[in-house]
Amino acid sequence: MSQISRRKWITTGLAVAAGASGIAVAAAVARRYGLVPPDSGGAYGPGETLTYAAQRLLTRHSMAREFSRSEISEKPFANEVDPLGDEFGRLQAANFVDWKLTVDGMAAKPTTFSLAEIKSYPTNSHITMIGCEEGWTYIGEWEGVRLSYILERVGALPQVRYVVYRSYQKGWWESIDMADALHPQTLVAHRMNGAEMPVPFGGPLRLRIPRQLGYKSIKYLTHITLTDSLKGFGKGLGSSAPEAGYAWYAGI
Ligand SMILES: Nc1nc2c(c(=O)[nH]1)N[C@H]1C(S)=C(S)[C@@H](COP(=O)(O)O)O[C@H]1N2
Ligand SMILES: [Mo]
Repeated sequence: MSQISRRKWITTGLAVAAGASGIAVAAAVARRYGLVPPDSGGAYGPGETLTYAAQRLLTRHSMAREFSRSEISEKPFANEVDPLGDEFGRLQAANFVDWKLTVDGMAAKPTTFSLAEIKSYPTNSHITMIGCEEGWTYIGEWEGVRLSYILERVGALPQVRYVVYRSYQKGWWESIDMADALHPQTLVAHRMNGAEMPVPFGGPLRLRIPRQLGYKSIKYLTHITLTDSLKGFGKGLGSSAPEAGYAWYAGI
């Protein structure tokens, strides 16, 4: 069977199973194809599995919509963040020369990068929309290094299934699967709208994932861990979001 018809068959199977015998059957199909998200155990579990599995089968290679420069929002809205503290203030006052990004876990060459190193790597940019689950959006231009480039640099092992990433802000952590980690629009971003990333928008470094809701785009990125399982992280649900009642997979 060709890739396309196989994919079609699986998604049709998911839809039929959902209609005929309830989403539990769809979840079973998804499980067979390794498409079960880490937060599938909760009250909305079967629904999350169906959404994630269908999205992955249909759109894993698709791009988030890009806009033209004239569509960039004049007044982008920076969601309020908790106070960043004195040490952050000192780092900021020194223009973040001491900011580090550590990449560890399942890598041949785990590496701690300085901000200057990150900035020296080839950049890509996109003009995309970011949206908060609370209902607002804006369009902005993000520029930075592809996460795939960083993963290649550290020699990510073939067994890696998830990329866990953490903020300087305690309690803010997230993870994505390899479809999003290797996606060409997923950036370790250090510029926004033609300038250094402003602190309210996550400067000096932000993981920008335009194919998922805003809360997956973690600000003040400090740490990336490559893993084959999310069980050992937090409550094992994949990120802080499901611990607070939101979906791990927030694809748009
Ligand atoms: N470190 C950190 N990252 C964060 C947040 C935060 O409070 N702290 N808020 C998240 C949420 S809920 C959203 S919707 C977006 C908001 O992005 P914006 O400020 O560019 O609008 O950032 C996400 N990343
Ligand atoms: Mo949000």
